[in-house]
Amino acid sequence: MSETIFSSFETVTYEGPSSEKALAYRWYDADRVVLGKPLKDHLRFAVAYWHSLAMRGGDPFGSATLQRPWFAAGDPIAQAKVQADAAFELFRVIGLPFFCFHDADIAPGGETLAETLKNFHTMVDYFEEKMSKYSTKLLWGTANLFSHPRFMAGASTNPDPEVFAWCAATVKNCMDATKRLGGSNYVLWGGREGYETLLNTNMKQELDQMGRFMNLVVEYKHKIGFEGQILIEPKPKEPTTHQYDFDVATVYSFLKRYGLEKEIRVNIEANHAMLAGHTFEHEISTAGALGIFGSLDINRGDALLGWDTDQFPNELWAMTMSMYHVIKAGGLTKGGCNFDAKVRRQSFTAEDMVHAHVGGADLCARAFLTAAKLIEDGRYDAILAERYAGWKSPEAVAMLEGKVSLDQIEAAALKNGINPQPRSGKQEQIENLLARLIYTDAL
Ligand code: XLS
Ligand code: NI
Ligand code: NI
Repeated sequence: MSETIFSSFETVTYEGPSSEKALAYRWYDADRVVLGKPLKDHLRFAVAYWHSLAMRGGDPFGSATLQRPWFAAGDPIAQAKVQADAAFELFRVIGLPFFCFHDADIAPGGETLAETLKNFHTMVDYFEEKMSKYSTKLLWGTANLFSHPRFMAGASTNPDPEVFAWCAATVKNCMDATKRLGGSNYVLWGGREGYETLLNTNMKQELDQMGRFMNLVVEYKHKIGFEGQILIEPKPKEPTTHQYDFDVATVYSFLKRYGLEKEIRVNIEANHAMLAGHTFEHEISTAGALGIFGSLDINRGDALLGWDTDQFPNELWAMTMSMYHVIKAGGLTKGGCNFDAKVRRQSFTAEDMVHAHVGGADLCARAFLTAAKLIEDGRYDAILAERYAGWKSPEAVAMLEGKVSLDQIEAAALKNGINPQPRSGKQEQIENLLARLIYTDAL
């Protein structure tokens, strides 16, 4: 193995909130048991290979600023191997349990489909070898069906069936690799599954193509006995003007339409929620209510920019309420917290990369501990329970369970003569209670 830019760093350890050491975990005490299991099993943190290893720091106005040694390490396969060596050293340094990758992050493309797949499997072999020497596991694999020009008019929604077939072959191989590497999930983010202009788009045709594609994916999952979750990642736009996987609710209607709501769940990203005009917790709560909550892409957007800035998270209140809804949705079982986040262009040192992950994990851990405390404290849940308590009466249960008709409800309402009186929604009381619980060090 080559010496990497991360090799000189010690593994970052938990030191507690009062530590003065720059690189230490203050809240992420991986083995601390909360709500019945260790924090690391609740959060299942993952490093995103594309942002942390493959990204070069270019933006629409400027070129690469991240001059990583592996970008100049010989032929493309040699480069990919040096990059993988650095990746596993980064995983060792930050001590987070998982990583996620796209095919195109870990292996160079080829001239043909056969050559592209050959390169990919060469690198999957290399990853298998690395994973046998390090403890990092695979949270999810995915295919990049948006960067290469062949995908410019879409992947499964492309007007050309040859592109659909290329994508099907690619996803088949990525699912095989994900299974082989022990991945817990397989993700589909439809980067170009939408349109730039409706003027040249047959929406029904494209939705039917995407519905067929997802059914093929699910059939293949069962055929190979992959036990992970299949996840769609909603995003409303960027790079398309309109993406079909707009938000959680839109994905749910798509899944229902194509008979997939029991097979596919969602991977929810904070910045994508913002782009859709929602909060992260809104999207998590929606997925929980619809029974399709799967996993999280952890990051944050910039309220003033309006694009997918993919910054590391640092907002305690929003993350705490997001974690509260994660717990209420049944938790991250096979899912996890994938840092789909990148350092800024000016943060080009190896140290910046380590700080970014450590700070992100600490913020999420603190938020999770606070959310657990909120639940154990019980006062917030009691206010909610009290608000809906009326629905426990036998008459209300009968209405909700469909045991009475509209005219029977009318007759009962006339008979009991109740004139409903407004009750306080208690928003400010709730906000004050949460502020007291969130902004304290006592966890
Ligand atoms: C892009 C997406 C992407 C997915 C994986 O906006 O977040 O990074 O997570 O393809
Ligand atoms: Ni993402
Ligand atoms: Ni994103």
